[in-house]
Amino acid sequence: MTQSLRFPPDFHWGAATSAYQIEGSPLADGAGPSIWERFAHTPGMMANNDNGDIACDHYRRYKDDVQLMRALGLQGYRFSIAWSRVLPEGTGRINQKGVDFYSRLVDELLENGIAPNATLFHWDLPAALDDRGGWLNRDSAHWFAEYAGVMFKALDDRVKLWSTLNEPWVVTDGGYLHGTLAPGHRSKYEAPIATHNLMRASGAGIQAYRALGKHQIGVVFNIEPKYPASNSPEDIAATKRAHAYMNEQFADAALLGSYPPELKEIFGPAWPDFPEDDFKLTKQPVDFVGLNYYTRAVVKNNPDAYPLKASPVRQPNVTHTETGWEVFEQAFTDMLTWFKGRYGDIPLYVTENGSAFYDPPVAEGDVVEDPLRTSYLRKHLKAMHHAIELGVNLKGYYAWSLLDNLEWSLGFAKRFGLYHVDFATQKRTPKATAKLYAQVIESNGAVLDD
Ligand code: GBH
Repeated sequence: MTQSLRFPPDFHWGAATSAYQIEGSPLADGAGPSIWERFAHTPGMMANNDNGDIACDHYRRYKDDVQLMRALGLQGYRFSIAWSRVLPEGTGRINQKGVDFYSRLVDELLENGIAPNATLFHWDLPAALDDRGGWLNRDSAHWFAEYAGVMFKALDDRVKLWSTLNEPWVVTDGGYLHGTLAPGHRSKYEAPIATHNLMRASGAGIQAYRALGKHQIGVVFNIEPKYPASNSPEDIAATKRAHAYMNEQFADAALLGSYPPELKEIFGPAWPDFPEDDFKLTKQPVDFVGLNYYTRAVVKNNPDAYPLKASPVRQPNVTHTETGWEVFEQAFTDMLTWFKGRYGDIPLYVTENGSAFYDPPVAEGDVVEDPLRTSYLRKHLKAMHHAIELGVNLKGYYAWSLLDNLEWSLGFAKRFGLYHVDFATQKRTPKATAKLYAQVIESNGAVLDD
């Protein structure tokens, strides 16, 4: 079968990063500490004792990094803003130097023909707000709206795509339920409250945008399709729980104004009855939704697994990435069609997709050969094209990530970059995947034809 893999003419091609993962200089120019700054300096929390003190030194090298984007032919760049650079105490006093950094970045992008796409919160809550209860405090929705308003006033004249939160699921699951990510709490009583306040905050940010902004705002979710390990009723029920917990918990609050009933089953008495009025705030109309896709999960019933009573089953004889995630591109198509089916025909962006694989050492002036990552990209772009053929209203794609960076508590060893970064010298080297991606952008997908 010959089939053209051209994407729609106005399809938007980009790459993504996040502040704490690439910027370094977390306390420069009057910034306050974030919960990630604290967590990364807490002994035992980070692989290899890595931290974001330097990371990719992007805070100082952003102009060079924009040239790397330009070499790829990127049309868009998705970055996040560190809240505690802008408001060192989280609320109140504005640190103009922090605002100025993002303003300079936006200008540099525009001068190079790259559209900025700003995410307001990619997990790095100001530490001062954590001291006031963080996402467990109902005031967090107001704190977030205040911060969002500062950024809308500063950048909406130039930034046309905004997101409130990146992957609130990760914050609740890693930060409040299992304690593997900042702020490191482990409580099934806290997790539902964090979820709810995150989604109230997202809604309050969107409300602020309607008053102050002129372009588009949405929210970004991580979706991981769940498939049952067998046809047993127990495995099928476990799969439904896992799916509701990861894929519906946040999107339902934002787009349906409710939570899926499975959450009560999972959390029991720890799942509170939230005030009905709150859902007016969580369900603010969005202009688009951003979806991040990496992998799927095959799920079995497991009474010992806290609190889901469900566990993933590792599949034999298939490729797994260095983070242990199965390469399974069909689920990318399934995710996009499922999302449209459940939530309606909302314009979508793929705001992250990528893979960590081992990279060979870089020889001088070379390209890093990364065939497994290249294969992952090809397969996933084809699966995404298939979803468009099936009628999904997909506007664009952002590769994760522009650069190898700090993979949170897994440290620098897990490399997702289109560009290899030598963290000792900060030298960037393109990987073969970067070369393929540049050709994809140039040909709008035609180069993917077999
Ligand atoms: C994203 O999160 C983040 O937005 C980004 O900052 C990060 O660097 C990037 O992805 C790469 O990790 O262990 O098989 O059960 C990723 C969200 C949620 C994807 C959990 C993998 C677990 C799969 N992740 N999921 S498994």
